[in-house]
Amino acid sequence: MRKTQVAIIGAGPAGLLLGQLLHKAGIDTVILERQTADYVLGRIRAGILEQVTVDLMDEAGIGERLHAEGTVHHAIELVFQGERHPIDVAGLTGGKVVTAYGQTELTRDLMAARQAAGLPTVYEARDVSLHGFDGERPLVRYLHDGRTEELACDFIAGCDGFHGVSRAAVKDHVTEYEKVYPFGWLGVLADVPPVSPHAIVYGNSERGFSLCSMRSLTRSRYYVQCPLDDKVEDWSDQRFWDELRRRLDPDLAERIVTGPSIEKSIAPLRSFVAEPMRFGRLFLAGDAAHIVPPTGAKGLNLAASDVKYLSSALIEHYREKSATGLDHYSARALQRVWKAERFSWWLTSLMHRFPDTGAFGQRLQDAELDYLVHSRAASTALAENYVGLPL
Ligand code: RFL
Ligand code: PHB
Repeated sequence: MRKTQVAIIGAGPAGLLLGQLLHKAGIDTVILERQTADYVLGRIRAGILEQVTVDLMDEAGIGERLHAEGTVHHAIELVFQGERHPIDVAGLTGGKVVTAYGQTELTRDLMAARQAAGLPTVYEARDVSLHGFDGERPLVRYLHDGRTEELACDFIAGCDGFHGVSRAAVKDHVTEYEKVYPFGWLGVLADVPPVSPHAIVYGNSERGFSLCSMRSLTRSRYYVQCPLDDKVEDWSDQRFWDELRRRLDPDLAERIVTGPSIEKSIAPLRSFVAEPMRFGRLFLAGDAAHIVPPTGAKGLNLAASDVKYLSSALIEHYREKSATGLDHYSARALQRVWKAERFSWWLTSLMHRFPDTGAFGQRLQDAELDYLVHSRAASTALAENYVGLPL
């Protein structure tokens, strides 16, 4: 039977980053991933990293490409009623910034580092099941190349995302909190220069939400709010670009450079938290334990902060034979998670058009937007959450 110290389920950013930080501390891991590496890299998701996440990549020893190719953003912009309102995020937070660097690239860097260090990742591990984590000897069983394999370990890290097996294995013991939003995001990736290379633009118009983001100076990522039952096939590239333009101010609309999409997908929006995040020797981290709507750009960053808490706790366990960090993991992580849940829910509510808002609700949203951009206190609250609350 194969053995390791920490069995990590899932080779997304949470699992890979955890593996790298533990490796730096001399702790053995095996990662079991259901998909192929190419499949994982093909998922276009997050793009904005908090400093906490950038620092963790540095700590893991793989920040080099991120610093060379990522774009530092000192500001964001809000567009409403046809006008642009810059928010000087760095100025309001004593110099804090966010970095635009795609989740795909971050994942690629983590995969390359893991491979270079010769650390084991089993791709296409099927039927993963978790056993004995309520006792001293956890075991993970899985199917690979047609054979059933067993992996004995000290701990299991469930980093297998929202639809994984880890949370499902403890479903009778978790309390779930959930909010589903009545719309989705249609996202387009295109090899065109971003309309706003120095600030992510969040738009609220009568036609709905829009977002102008980027992956590099030659690759843009744009989103528009759409009905949940829309299909990607309903959206030709032309329809998408026309709709995006109609939701922005005239200046940005005119300056958008369009081109063929290289990826187009619709994502539903959800807020979700599972409590607690520890079950004996099983720990949940990242999307396996919580989901935020993407409006605040917090999902990947929360996965990174969970991993920071969990790796520190495991290192403390192995180095100092202390259970303190492990015992506090769930409460510490959840404290940060709920603050990001609150922020993501708030920014989603502020920037989208909801079907049941009514005239009164709309006036309140208009008033809040106006207050936000004219009050230093309100802008500061937005800015300090956007750059990420301290660990
Ligand atoms: P992942 O990335 O879902 O990885 C989980 C991995 O586990 C594997 N897996 C299994 N492996 C073995 N056995 C099983 N039974 C398994 N079941 C699943 C999966 O194949 C997968 O490889 O979770 P992780 O690592 O927790 O990372 C979380 C982030 O991916 C996620 O929070 C972000 O992408 C959210 N997000 C954003 N976050 C940000 O911080 N900033 C952003 O700008 C941002 N934008 C976004 C986003 C998410 C989006 N979508 C599509 C949900 C924009 C969008 C549109
Ligand atoms: C992205 O670049 O994909 C992105 C940026 C900001 C968000 C969400 C997604 O709030």
